[in-house]
Amino acid sequence: MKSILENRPELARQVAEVAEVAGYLWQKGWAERNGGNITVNVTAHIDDAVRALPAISEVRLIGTVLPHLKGCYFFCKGTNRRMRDLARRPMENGAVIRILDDCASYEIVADNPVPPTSELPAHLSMHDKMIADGKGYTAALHTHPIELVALSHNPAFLEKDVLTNLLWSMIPETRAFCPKGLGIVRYEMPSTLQLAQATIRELADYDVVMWEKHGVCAVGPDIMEAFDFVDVLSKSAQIYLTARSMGFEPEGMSRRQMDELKEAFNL
Ligand code: 2HA
Ligand code: ZN
Repeated sequence: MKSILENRPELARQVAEVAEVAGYLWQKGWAERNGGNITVNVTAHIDDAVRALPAISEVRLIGTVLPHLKGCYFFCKGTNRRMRDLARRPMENGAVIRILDDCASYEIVADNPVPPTSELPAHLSMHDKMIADGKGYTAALHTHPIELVALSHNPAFLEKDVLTNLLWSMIPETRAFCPKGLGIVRYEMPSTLQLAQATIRELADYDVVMWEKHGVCAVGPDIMEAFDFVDVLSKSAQIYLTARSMGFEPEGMSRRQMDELKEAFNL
């Protein structure tokens, strides 16, 4: 069978970048079993031949109506698939889906009928919001970073911007490269519409949100940048926990040092 990626170098590059990030997630220990998911809006790389492709699945409901997604195409990790397998064989562990004109349902178009991620309502809601915002963001990532999730088990860290300020103060780069900080979504059942809706609310102010006692979600211009947002926050969490495990509370950068940074980087 011919792959949809054949003779479509830009689409192939997007999928290769997803595979690369999937490998990083596995190496970092953030992706046990089927944990985490990735979706990328690839509509800009879709031509008339793909638009004419017949569906290779039945039509399925998203569970919500997302008006900005009409006719969009997404590469999605498959539900119950492993990140480490997505890294090696992306088109066997993920698929391209098409959103139908009702903005409420989708069908799989290529290469294999791999049903998309269980967190599809959250992912597609994030994409709908990204299109509405018009910043050119195309990628959504959900993953289970160990230290960040551990921090979410302390209720004091779930108050607005407490973790953001703590993580920013651990190393200058974190504020520079995750300038909006970390939003907080209180615990909700995985894969639910409630989780999707709470995520969207937080995305109004943040590019990365914590799902309490579960993981994080990040959006970005592309999947590599979404990963980088999480990676810098995770680095700060590791520094914090390393200091704590040495037996002391880390001092953190001072307010003045943080303000200086804000000015220098125009944050
Ligand atoms: O896809 O991480 O939240 C597996 C998950 C669900
Ligand atoms: Zn998860």
